[in-house]
Amino acid sequence: MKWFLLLGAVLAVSAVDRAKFRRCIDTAFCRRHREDKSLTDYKIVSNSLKFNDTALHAILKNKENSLVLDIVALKDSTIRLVIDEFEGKEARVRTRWQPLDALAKAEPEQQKIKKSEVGKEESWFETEDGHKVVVQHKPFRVDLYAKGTLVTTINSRNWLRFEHFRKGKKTKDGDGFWEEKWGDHKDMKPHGSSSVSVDIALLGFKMAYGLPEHSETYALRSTNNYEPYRLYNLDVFEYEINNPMALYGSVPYLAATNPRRTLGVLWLNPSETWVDYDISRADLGVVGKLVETEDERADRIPQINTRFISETGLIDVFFFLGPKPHDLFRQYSKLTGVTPVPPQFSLGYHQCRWNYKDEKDVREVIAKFDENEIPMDVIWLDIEHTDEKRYFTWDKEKFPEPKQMVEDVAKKGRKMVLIVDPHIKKDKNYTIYKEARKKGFLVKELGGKKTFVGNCWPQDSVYIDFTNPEARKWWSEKFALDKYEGTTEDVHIWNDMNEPSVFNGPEITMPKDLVHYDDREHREVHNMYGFYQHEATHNGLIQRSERKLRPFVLTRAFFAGSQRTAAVWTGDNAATWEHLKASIPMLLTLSTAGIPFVGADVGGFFKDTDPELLVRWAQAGAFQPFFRAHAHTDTKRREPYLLDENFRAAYKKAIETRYKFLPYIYTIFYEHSKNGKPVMRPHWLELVEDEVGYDEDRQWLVGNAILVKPTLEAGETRTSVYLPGKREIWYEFDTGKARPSPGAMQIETPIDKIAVFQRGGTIIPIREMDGPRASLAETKADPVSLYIGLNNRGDSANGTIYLDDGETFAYEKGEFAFWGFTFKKEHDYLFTITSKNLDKKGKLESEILIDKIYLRGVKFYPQTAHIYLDDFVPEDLPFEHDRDSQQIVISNVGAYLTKEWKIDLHG
Ligand code: NBV
Repeated sequence: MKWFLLLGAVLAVSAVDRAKFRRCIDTAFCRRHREDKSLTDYKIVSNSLKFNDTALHAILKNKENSLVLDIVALKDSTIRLVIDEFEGKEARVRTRWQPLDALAKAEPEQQKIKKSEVGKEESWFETEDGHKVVVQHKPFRVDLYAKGTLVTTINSRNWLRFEHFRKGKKTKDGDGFWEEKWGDHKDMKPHGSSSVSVDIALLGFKMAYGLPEHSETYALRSTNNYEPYRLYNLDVFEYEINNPMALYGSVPYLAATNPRRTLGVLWLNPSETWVDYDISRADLGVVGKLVETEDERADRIPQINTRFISETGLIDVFFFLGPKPHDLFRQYSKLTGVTPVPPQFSLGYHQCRWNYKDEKDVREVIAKFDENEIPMDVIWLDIEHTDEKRYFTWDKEKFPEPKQMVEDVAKKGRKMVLIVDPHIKKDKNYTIYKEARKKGFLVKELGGKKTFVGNCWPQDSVYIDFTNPEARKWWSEKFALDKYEGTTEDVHIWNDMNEPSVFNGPEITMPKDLVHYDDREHREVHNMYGFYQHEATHNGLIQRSERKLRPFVLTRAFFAGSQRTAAVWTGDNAATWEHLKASIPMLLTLSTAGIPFVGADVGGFFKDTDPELLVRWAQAGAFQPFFRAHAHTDTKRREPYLLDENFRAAYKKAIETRYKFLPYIYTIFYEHSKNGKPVMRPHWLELVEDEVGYDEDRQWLVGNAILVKPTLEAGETRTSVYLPGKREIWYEFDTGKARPSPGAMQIETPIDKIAVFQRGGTIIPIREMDGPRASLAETKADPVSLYIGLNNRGDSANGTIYLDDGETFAYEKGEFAFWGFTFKKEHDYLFTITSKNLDKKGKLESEILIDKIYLRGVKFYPQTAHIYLDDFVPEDLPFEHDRDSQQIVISNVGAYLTKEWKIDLHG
């Protein structure tokens, strides 16, 4: 009896059907590479090594193979290493596909080589920015020195493997070379297996992060005696947490840090990839002697060993040398791009459900939000709004007047998001199907002639070939307002199921031998299928307003570079406390891998939630970049107004808190677009000196100034928080109470409270809302208050604010304002607060006034406060000083945010 109960409980939490998904051992190329530890002994062919202005070029050879090596010096401390098949005398069977669309610029900017030397045993070059690349000839190995320190070594285990495309079967070709079975599916490989792998070691590091998407700890774990991290975009029904199984998206990028330096590695390959990872010591590897110094023996130097194994494609690896965390984020985002400033509404609260049934339902939900005075910016429609899952259409019985509905929703500044999936109903009367078929824009079966038909929501479905640039153009045009019926500029788009999900396909996705544009096999492009869809959607939304309005697109599948055109959410989580916890490392990992606009379904998608969990999740979501509540169709309705009074009030307060913090959050998004730093930050990005916080994944920073620790246990009303940094001061946001770091503490968190701290030395803008606001549009004229948390000496603090119209691209033409605020000790009896225009290209003059200024950590005793506005005549300012708690509140400041002013506090 007991046994049954236990089994039932296990099944209830882990409902994923693991048998559907391959493990490394079930995957011929992964199994082969992982199990074969033999040395491949590649060497540089003598006299083949040459330099040009910016790169090294050489031929590699071992007993079976010849390869081409290029190592390119890129601007901003970035090195690229490419290994391809050697052309030789015979023409190649096939070229390898390059995912250059993932990059912000197909040709990243190169930098000059300063010095180089071709030697007998090794050759080397040094870049203008002081980094050195040493190539050992035999066996082939590459060592990268960041300003004199060896930080990474490539192929030091001598495991480089590269399978050539080939024409005819050879008897010794191993198992799975030409075809491979998985369940009822047979994967044909007409050109043979073409997998690649290489080992990359990171010297001096014991912690690294990245490689989304997995529901895993933030710091990567050793995969020894376990599965490698798998990168293969998949629709995993009821995914499990703490598992390296592949999920919806992939970014083959990891970042490592230690207190002195950071290092990033991007493996630019969108085919199925497995990554082995383990932590060891430098003395156990072959370069131990090279990293050892007089002060530090090799057995004291940590080393991370990785091995990247991909099914096909090139070895194309980028190394970002930092050294500081901020440098690393800039370098990576220079290569793969940033998220442009999103439309402001998209940073508000989103209410979603599978499904809001009909127009009446939508109107009622909105009315209830209004009645309960709960702000909400966006209401979403899932697949049921369509005419039998024909995207771009409406179920006319349930939504007879969609345009009118959208216009009504928009009356208080709200928007709608509609779902548009990539599978297309096979129906000869459906325009999208007809056109796509006629134009040859559909993915084909092996052989390239017959259109592939898979099963998805509409039953028989075909799939748009988004890798075809013409198909993407055509798709983009479908969002034109005169084409997409019932939409207006207030409609934005959600791309789901774009891994792509194919219900009857191997592992619920496309067979790998399907054929795409330019005769590419699906296996070559798989992890970029969703990327291309959301990019085309994004372009469509931009075009429909003739590049006037900023679009919002949400995607489930993603790849490196997805941040340029979409926000990402973590798919179908569940309404459990464990999933709430798991969302934090998942979002931190995405943020680390260059995708900042991320969120998880608030409340949990599968299963009924309970009110406490829902409220705690909303509190966490309020401080995460993308804030959307969503629920499965089988769950009970759970809109916040349905909750009992205390939970309703707490949920409402969480949303209001988000709206208050919006000016700060918006500013961080803007700063991200300039420097690549994410909105949701791991501790090490800001406080790299504090190693204790390196693997922290229960709390995070919002920008550089705010620390958030949600309550993550049922029934908990005291929450423990780790205050990171060495000798920082943190101010509890609600009370202004100061706490020193490093240290752990407990804070009272009744149901309506989340632990939020402001870091000493920062200033943040917070919106004052003196009454209910339906949406962000209604907060536009609201004044802002400045929260100043003084540093531990009590003598300085800085902060910024970014403003623009929140919806158009006018900011690109100077319609923005980016201002800084500084608190400074001038001398023992005079402290000042000043504002300054930080970017003179910004010409926006805002009507927004500063209401109050809150000072925390005040160690002086001011007698008077004066403000100097335009006319330089000082005016008295009223203020209150609480000496015990070291706080001052200055009220009625009355200065414009975008005008220069100065406040004197005299002692
Ligand atoms: O379109 C229905 C759902 C959607 O609500 C969810 O957010 C997606 O992740 N969709 C998946 C398909 C079905 C999931 C069981």
